[in-house]
Amino acid sequence: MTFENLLIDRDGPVAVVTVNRPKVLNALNTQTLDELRRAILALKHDDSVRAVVLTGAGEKSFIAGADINELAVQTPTTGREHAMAGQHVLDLIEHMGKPVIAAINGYALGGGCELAMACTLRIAADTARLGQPEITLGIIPGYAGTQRLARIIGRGRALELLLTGDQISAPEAHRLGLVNRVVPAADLMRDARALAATLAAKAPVAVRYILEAVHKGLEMPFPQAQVFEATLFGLVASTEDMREGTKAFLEKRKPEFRGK
Ligand code: CO8
Repeated sequence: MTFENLLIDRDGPVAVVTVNRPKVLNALNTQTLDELRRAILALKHDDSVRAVVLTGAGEKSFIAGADINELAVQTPTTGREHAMAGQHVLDLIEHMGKPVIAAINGYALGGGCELAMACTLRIAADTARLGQPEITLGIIPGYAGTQRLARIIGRGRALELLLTGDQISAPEAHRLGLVNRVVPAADLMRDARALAATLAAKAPVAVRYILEAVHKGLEMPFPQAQVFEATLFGLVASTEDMREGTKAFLEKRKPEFRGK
């Protein structure tokens, strides 16, 4: 896989994807979004990859949003196409079936905050700043930020961030539940890689079904979501990893999961 605006690094079962446009604070232009789409699909289908860390190049920014040079010249039809293409890439991340950890190393604004919200977990450097500043540009989020933000932090808090366009600090984002952890900036990548390695050691099929049960189940009426969970529970009972996990517990040893 070769990309102009992404760096991909492998650390055993963990892949680290870095958006690499530091001169524009890693803003997402059409090409970068398409490279992300191709990278996510390739990592999804690579069985040796069990978890992904997503971050931005440099020390200042995770992703400072969609590229405003492109937004400034958009038309109604290209704007719609662009929004749908971005939503598709973020959906691929959310539904890739493997944990994706956003390592938020600085500004996560607009499309950058939306991208982080499509990830499974978010770890922020204590220096990070998050927000949805679209309103200050006279636009609204277009990568499903209005939807994911309200679902993650609740309607009232989401509306405040969306309508003010204010940037918030990492500790404030943690207080709101927008990020899972805040760590010193110097420790961010080490901690994100360590968390990814921990998740990569879990039983892959069970991981995939937990992700599916939560993401798809939340969109269903509760009784249907319970049946969906029970069905996935039944399916996971067919795996060698279930036998290994339960046997290892009874034999008082660590399980070795093989993804089967
Ligand atoms: N797009 C393009 N270029 C950018 C962006 C961006 N989003 N953010 C920063 N840059 C560029 C700057 O223009 C500047 O370029 P240059 O050196 O050529 O002048 C360079 O990056 C460095 O930025 P600053 O000099 O501004 O750095 P500061 O430290 O002064 O400020 C900020 C940092 C606060 C992050 C500031 O750069 C900023 O406010 N950036 C814009 C943030 C923003 O509004 N993001 C939201 C964009 S809208 C969006 O994401 C909508 C997504 C959905 C789209 C749906 C499809 C149409």
